[in-house]
Amino acid sequence: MLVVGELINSSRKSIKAAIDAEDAGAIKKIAKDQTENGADYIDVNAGTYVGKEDRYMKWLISTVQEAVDTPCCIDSPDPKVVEAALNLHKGTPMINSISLEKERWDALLPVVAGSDFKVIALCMSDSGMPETKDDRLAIAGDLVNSLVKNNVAVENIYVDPLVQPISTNDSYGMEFMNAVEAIMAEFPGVHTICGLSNISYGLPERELLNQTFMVMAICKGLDSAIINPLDKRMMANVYAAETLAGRDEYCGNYLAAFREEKLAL
Ligand code: THG
Repeated sequence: MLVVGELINSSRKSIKAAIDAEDAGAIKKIAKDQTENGADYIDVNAGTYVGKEDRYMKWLISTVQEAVDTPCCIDSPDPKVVEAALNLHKGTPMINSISLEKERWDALLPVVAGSDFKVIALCMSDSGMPETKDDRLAIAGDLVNSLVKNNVAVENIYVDPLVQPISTNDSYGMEFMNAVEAIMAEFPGVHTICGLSNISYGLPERELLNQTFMVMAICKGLDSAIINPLDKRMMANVYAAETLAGRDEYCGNYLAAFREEKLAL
């Protein structure tokens, strides 16, 4: 599982407070904690700062990069913000995200075409959010085929079928699951990713829902996720579920995690 740490997001109260106080130390600590607990990428999102997103995104990226070598996952719907972040990021970040929305597609395609970036391909189009598995699969097909045609390596494409809160529609969990399964079957070599914590918005005991949803999704083939790596049971579940799904030869990762004391809570 490729783990993207979700915690540096201005929609979280503690992050908003750190940004407003220009408290670089607080941001650096969260970057380090996520890295030490298994994050492969650090998601960086300043989306709540309308009109100032550009400035805060750049501050967050340079602050994170002063603290850790873990690359960032540049999380913005605005292609201008993504480009500004890319220009200052050292190493190879992940782009979060391109979609089929025309403005976003047209602006980001030249950036990702022929590049080595890992690219999240979010299943959204100008006709709005997908509802069903088939909606998701149709958008995913257009995204994957067009990206491959533009020389994006299939291994660098992370399709995000879009997780929506289960509290808003009781079909959203399984429509997502079935989309993961169909995308992994139909486009060999692509990855699937999601903002997993979206599933539990509006409900109590969110960690329980997130942890359970992760196990269900791994069973369908999900191989990367934007999650809270400081949630120990979440990370233990990832090891256990990947092993049980047959994606851990000779149980090697499971046994290594045990020796590193990552399984006992
Ligand atoms: N797909 C892609 N990127 C994404 C998302 C996605 N990026 C953003 C988001 N969705 C994934 N990241 C988060 C980060 C935090 C939370 C949910 C998803 C979250 N936070 C609590 C809250 O807002 O209630 C924390 C509250 C707090 O600590 O203050 O739920 O879907 N490609």
